[in-house]
Amino acid sequence: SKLLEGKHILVMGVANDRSIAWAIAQSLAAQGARLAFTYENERVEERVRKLAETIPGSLILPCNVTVDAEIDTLAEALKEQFGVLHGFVHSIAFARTEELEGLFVDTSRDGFALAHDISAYSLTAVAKRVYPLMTEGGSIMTMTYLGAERAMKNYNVMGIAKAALEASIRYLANDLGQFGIRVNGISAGPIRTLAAKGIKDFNSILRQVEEKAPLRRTTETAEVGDTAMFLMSNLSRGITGEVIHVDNGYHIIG
Ligand code: 0WD
Repeated sequence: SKLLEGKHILVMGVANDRSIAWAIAQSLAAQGARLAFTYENERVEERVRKLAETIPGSLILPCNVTVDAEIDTLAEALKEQFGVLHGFVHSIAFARTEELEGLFVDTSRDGFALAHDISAYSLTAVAKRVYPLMTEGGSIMTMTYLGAERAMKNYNVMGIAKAALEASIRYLANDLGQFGIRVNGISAGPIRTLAAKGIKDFNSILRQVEEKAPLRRTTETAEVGDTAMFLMSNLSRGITGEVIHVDNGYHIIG
């Protein structure tokens, strides 16, 4: 039998078929989960809709995470259409490209605020509105990167935002544990997606990983998808407040 049969899971952050969130959706759907996808605005609606429609029974709802009212509306729609929610996958981040090159010390006040709003606060903003729907317990997860732990070239303000995101995982896990809700993160190795296009010298980062990661290869989205499936499932019931590295071991090398 399937591991996520009867589970309702919200998936935020599908931009196209290379998105990590899309690979996660595939892994969740393969285990029988029913999914709700969100799209940021009308510009991407058609693309997300086309993808979502390949997974029968999926909901497709608008939500720009910088707007509280849109998150309120999302939570109301989920309550109406799903009743109970069991999972929330957060796979959203943004920083201006000019903040993703050169020196971190040059980061602007509004660039810092924007990166933190979309990449870190949005996890909490959505969690606070959807955890009341998780009346049977639940699992929340987000996507992070090694740049939260180390000062990495060009990652700059996004590294600071990911550090805030990882701390948010721990605080949310501590708050929501009493309701049987777990909160975790996946720290993925670099993957060529739309978001990665914004990062300077991404090719050389990928080359480094191929040469130095213990498993001598770069991360595939399906590897992240399967770990996400594990985190959404009962198999991970003893794990909360954790960040799991899905990076072919790259983070352990010196
Ligand atoms: O190497 C990588 N690609 C890694 C990505 C390594 C480790 C972690 N990650 C993280 C990213 O930081 C992000 O948190 O994984 C998450 C997903 O990123 P992705 O799959 O690499 O990138 P992408 O396919 O671009 O999805 C991110 C999406 C946005 O796409 P665009 O490119 O259109 O900004 O986040 C969404 C949007 O769909 N997003 C928003 N959604 C709602 N409201 C907003 C917003 N304001 N801003 C961005």
